[in-house]
Amino acid sequence: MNQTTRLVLSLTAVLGLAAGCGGDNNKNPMNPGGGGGPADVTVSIVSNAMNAGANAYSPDTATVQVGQTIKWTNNDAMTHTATADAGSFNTGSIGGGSSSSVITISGATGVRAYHCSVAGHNMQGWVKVTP
Ligand SMILES: [Cu+2]
Repeated sequence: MNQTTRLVLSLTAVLGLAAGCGGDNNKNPMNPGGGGGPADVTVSIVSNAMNAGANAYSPDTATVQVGQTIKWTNNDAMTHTATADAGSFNTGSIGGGSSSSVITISGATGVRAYHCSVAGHNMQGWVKVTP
């Protein structure tokens, strides 16, 4: 499987997951709502994410190309964040049932680990950045 095929498959998986969780409420460009409009990839924060560790974000590893965008949708009742361990991105607080702004993933290729910055939350995810 070549790299493009792999990316298409992973994006398809992400989009299918988003649809399974109730879909993207911000698909209408005339009514972007509070979520900041569409993104290349959407990551779900799962229900009861606080203690979910490496399963708190779905997919646990989101794959994007340099310059593509990610939006985190919080499907839990509690507020969470997606905060890069090394500081390259930070959604800030995402209330329960809300979405983050659209975050552009720039810089080098590689894997960026991220976490939720709310005290006491055990939540870990990864963004894999491809050329
Ligand atoms: Cu959290």
